[in-house]
Amino acid sequence: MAIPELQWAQVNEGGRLHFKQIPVPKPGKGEVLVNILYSGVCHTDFHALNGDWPFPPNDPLIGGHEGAGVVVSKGELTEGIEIGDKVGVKWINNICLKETTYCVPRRNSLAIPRTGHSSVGASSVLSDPSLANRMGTEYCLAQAATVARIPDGCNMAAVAPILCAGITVYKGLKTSECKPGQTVAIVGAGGGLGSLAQQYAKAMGLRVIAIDGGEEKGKMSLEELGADTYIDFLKSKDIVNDVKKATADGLGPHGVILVSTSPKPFEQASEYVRPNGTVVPIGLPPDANIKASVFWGVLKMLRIKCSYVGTRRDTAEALDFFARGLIKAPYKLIGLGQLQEVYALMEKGQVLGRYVLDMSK
Ligand code: 8ID
Ligand code: ZN
Repeated sequence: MAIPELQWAQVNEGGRLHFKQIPVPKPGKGEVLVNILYSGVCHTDFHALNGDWPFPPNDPLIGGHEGAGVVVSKGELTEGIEIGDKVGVKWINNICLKETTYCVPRRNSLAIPRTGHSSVGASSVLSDPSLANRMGTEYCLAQAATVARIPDGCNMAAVAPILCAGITVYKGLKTSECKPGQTVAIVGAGGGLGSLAQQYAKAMGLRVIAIDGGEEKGKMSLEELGADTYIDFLKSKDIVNDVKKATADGLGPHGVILVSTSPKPFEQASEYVRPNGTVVPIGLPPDANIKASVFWGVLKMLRIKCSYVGTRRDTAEALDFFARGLIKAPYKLIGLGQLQEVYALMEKGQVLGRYVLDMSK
């Protein structure tokens, strides 16, 4: 299939989404051009649009960092990756290859001060579906060395959310050092990261306390995702006590995975985690702080270990769990025309599982 010169994209400019035509980039040294088939909608893209973090995001900026697609052309120095290979384009899309997760400089889908940048068309590109139909396809550049290799036989739509949400929660669960049979609390359990975290936790042999708001999320957690307990933060009068009571000995969970987009849980988790337990902050709510009592923290020998996406090895491992059929989290396919609707649900904390953009729609 011929690669067009121009493509339509939805670009964040001045805190709003705009449809505009941008050039289809040409791969340089070490880069491949990926035809994105599906792209998951992560709350991170919504934070970026809102300018939620302590620095201004790149402007213009193109969202999307859970892209699953096919390599359609490649630059020099890309041995080992061929046209037609199925790959995933991730949040960290360009690394120096000396460090693992946090390398400087690197290019991800956002402007992180001093450590990276993205250029229009260089991160995952989400285009207007009606225009995408005319264009027929969708393209973005990726560093050949950092693309994820999607194993044969994977459903390309279902695998897209693994490329950020899946990798991140898998790495977070490893960081918690919870052992099979132990209990992990997942806070924000009904959202994109949370629903995948429940599935990875079950696959790793952990007991799961799912915490989120509303009956639908409870039903999904208990009936579809295998949670042992669901705690509705909208109904609970004493979250700390309810979480502790959800463990057989009342001492609380061994690990807490914080993937909520509101700050409160980041102030509570140290109170209900078990002595010697580990709190793993992952979510990035604006103006949030992690809180812990020094006295009780010391006596409990509390561990707080923040976690940020994952390495290439974490990626391969997280995809392997998926390829073995162990991870089945709910997702809904939509066209890019509905992106704003997804953001509206995110704003209200009402996303159930993950929304995935179907680029052919
Ligand atoms: O590498 C990283 N650290 C990383 C990677 C990817 C994403 C961090 N993130 C961050 C995102 O930027 C975002 O801040 O993780 C967070 C979760 O992303 P998401 O899963 O894509 O968001 P979502 O689908 O909107 O889910 C958020 C859930 O939090 C619940 C909501 O109901 C929703 O289900 N929630 C809220 I808001 N307040 C809660 C509370 N008090 C809560 N759940 C429990 N208790
Ligand atoms: Zn993400």
